[in-house]
Amino acid sequence: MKATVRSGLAGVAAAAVALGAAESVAAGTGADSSPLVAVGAVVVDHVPASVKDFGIAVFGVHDKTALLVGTAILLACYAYGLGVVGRRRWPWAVAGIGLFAVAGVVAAVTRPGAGATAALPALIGAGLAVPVLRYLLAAADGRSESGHRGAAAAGGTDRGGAPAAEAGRDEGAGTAVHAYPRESRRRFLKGLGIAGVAALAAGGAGRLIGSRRAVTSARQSVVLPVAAEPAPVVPAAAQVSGAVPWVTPNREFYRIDTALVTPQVDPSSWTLRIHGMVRNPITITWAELLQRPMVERHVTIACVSNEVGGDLIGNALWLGTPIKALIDEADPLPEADQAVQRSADGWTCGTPTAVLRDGRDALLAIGMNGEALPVPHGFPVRMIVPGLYGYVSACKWITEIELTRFADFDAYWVPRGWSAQGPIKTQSRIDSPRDGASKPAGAVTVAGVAWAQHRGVAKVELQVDEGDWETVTLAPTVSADTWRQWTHTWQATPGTHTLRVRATDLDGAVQTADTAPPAPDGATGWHQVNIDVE
Ligand SMILES: Nc1nc2c(c(=O)[nH]1)N[C@H]1C(S)=C(S)[C@@H](COP(=O)(O)O)O[C@H]1N2
Ligand SMILES: [Mo]
Repeated sequence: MKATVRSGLAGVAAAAVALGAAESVAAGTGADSSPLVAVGAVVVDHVPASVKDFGIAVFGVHDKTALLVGTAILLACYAYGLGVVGRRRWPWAVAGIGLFAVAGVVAAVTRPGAGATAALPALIGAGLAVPVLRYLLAAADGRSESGHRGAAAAGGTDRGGAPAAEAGRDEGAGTAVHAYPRESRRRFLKGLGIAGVAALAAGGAGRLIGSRRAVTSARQSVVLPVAAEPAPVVPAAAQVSGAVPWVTPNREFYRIDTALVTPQVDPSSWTLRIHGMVRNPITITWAELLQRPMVERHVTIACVSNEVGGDLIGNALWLGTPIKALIDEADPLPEADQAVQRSADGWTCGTPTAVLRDGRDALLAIGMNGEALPVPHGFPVRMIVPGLYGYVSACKWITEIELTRFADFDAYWVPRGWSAQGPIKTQSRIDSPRDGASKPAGAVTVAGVAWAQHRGVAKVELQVDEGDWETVTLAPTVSADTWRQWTHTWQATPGTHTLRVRATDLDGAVQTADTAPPAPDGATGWHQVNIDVE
């Protein structure tokens, strides 16, 4: 192993110790204050609006792990470089670690709701990285920590306490090739191993203790109030065979948000503040919320990022209190046309005030399919507004509603290129057969779902190849706010066929054939599948 490589590895090991230590400190100061998470969150929030595709990508949930792994890899490269540079110019390594600390501290303390202690993980991590790197660099170079070479070493120079350059090879300083002593190699490898184990142990312990701070047990002890108004009974026929479950189980429910770590909001300290352009600002606690009249409603929510035929949509039974009564109590000024919801982690969305007050089942929800909200779906409290995409209405971990004007405030996704208004567009989807499936000729059951929340689905039609549109059988549903399933028997003939679906809402508007991408306000076009018939 060359000295340069050893120095680089020393840098990586020191960085691992720093991150591990930071992670264990973050167990006490909050997961958001971990430098890795905090820097990642800053990246998520500052993706330039012009980089639309990436904006769409971070909308999705799968990119979170990629982002954290990517950040860790970049950091490892940086640390490797610091090790290499630090071998000859120690002050530069210290400065590099300082830079890391500054980035971590700035990112952590500027996160919404961060206190001064949020600075600690990065500071302590960086503080540890300095002596660890110094020790490992010395070992990598075959010197004792004080800067003198070990037994077999030829003399090296020590600049201001800097680990010396390997004599002979560096800066053409001489001809004596210094042999890296075996004992130093042992010391170096041992140091590297100890650093790695310590980093993993500290990081793991941090995560473990951090997860104890989680609100899992608080959630388990929630007893949901009985709804004063139970949900309408769902006819068994609402579910057709071949379509997805009419009620989406919580574990299968799509999840979309910008949170790198799921916010842990304890109901005992939760409050909702309704303020801004109101005559009567109010704050309610969890206990007060539970006293309010609760209703139970099936509502199908959808993500604006859903592609035609996509599955970023789900239907659940929500338990919550109508938000209209609370907004009415707060008494907004007539100009306050936007109700901005803000979450514990600082995310915002803007809903037209009029929508929240027009009598639809807009709920401050605490229950999902008979359970307290799952933590990733907003525990303890979120908003559910029938008819609007989630990015303009469905604030999870909600703590604040500020009445303002659309002209005065852009919520989170608006400056990132998404429309301020986001009514859900009429869509329909073929769930079976799947695209590319093979079927024997004869009767084939085609099934799927259609949605036009708050307007309602009036009709669904299916087209085979360029044939006539045929009206399919619509299953019953409970309200205009839920999706409707449909089924159709297709007499399949041999060959490859294209099936297309389109819906018509109760206002008589036919789902448009024009294709549009999700940005800025929802995808359009007809979903189609190709089927091989033998
Ligand atoms: N706090 C917070 N709430 C949020 C979001 C978010 O990023 N942060 N994303 C919204 C979006 S874009 C959608 S589509 C829905 C998704 O809700 P779900 O994850 O429960 O399906 O949550 C909304 N609420
Ligand atoms: Mo979304």
